[in-house]
Amino acid sequence: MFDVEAIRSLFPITAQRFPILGKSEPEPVIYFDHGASTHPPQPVLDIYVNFLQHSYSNIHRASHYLSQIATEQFEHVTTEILSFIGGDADANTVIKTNNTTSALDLAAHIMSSVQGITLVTLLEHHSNDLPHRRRGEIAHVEILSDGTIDYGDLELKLQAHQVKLVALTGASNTTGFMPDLDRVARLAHAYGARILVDAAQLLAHKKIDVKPNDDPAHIDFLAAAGHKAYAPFGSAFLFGPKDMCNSAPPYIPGGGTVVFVTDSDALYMRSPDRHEGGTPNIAGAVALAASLNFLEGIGMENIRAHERELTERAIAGLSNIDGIRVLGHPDPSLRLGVISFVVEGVPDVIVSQILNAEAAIATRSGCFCAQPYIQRLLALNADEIRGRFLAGEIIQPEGAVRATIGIFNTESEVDELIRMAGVIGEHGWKGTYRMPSGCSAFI
Ligand code: ALA
Repeated sequence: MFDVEAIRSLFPITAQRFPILGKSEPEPVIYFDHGASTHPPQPVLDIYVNFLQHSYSNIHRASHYLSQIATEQFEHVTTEILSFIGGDADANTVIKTNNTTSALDLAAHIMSSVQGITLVTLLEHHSNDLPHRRRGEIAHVEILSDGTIDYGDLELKLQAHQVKLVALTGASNTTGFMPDLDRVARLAHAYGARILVDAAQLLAHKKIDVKPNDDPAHIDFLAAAGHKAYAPFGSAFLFGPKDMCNSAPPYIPGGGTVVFVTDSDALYMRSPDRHEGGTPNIAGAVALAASLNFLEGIGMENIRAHERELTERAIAGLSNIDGIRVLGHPDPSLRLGVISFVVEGVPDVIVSQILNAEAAIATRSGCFCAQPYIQRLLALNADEIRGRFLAGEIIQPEGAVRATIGIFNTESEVDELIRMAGVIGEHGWKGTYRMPSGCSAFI
């Protein structure tokens, strides 16, 4: 059974208190910024600190005890990741990186020698768009007015171009919308393309199954990071096909990537070492494995059920408030607990400041590194904004407020968010708030 209070007690951050305007005593933080970064629970922290205290050593480079232990723990991370996402170890490799951005960039690098264009959906975080633009031709897959993917446009573009890769998010970091990955993978494969999934938001919130390599719904590449899955910062990975990863040029040639070097030549190792130039974040990777193990212990289905319930409650409560619009498709079965909303007449950055100062509610505001998506959801004039930036104006383009739900959030926290959003909707806040210095808003 999912016991949220028992889970909360494992997260030291839930005891953190902050001052609240008008109250004499600090109040516990209400953390709704899991979409940016999650906090490690004590069992993950224990494994992390234990590694730093008792096993800290470099890997693959020495025969002493500590190096043997560290190497073994680092290698085990791959086994844990493959088991968590259902990947086949014979046909695939797991390359450790520092964050999802570098994992996605590595996927673009591995695909760069393949002929064809990359299709990128308009839902994407910049990190699953800009690396592909830099590596060759791309085309964007349109979205519908409810913020979901236009599958018809995807198919038309697969027909119209020679597509090598379809790059899409597993769950949007702006609306939480989860594309039908089975459908996209089948479509992409039917047209000879591969699929790359940015699972940064998805990993810790819903069961992922990359499926066997010969399944038409197989996910070819998948990128994700520990700092959004209850591990500390600095550890991430790219899952991908062994053959392609072995034949691509090394991502960062250097220490740990070579078999033999002469004055004029270098023979490189196979993947993953081939692409893991320099000392990796060994302790971070060990903690990432621990966090996946922690999540499995609770059960991904239980986590999804709990977070879905809270998401439904939050969307219903916020949507009921006059002047508040929740972005994206309202159906909670189509989305994770990523809830972005706008309050009529109040800039997003001010809403976020009020939530923080008057209720210790942690949210994020802005465009969430997904500006083309936000531009469509809010019907912004991108050309006008671009022109004003180019003219040297210091502006804060309109965005949204984002509350993201995680494993330890409760119904009463969601209710407090709804209550405070209502206060803001009625302009009933207590303090004085300002736009960041020199900025004017587009409202
Ligand atoms: N990519 C992270 C987010 O969506 C930082 O907030």
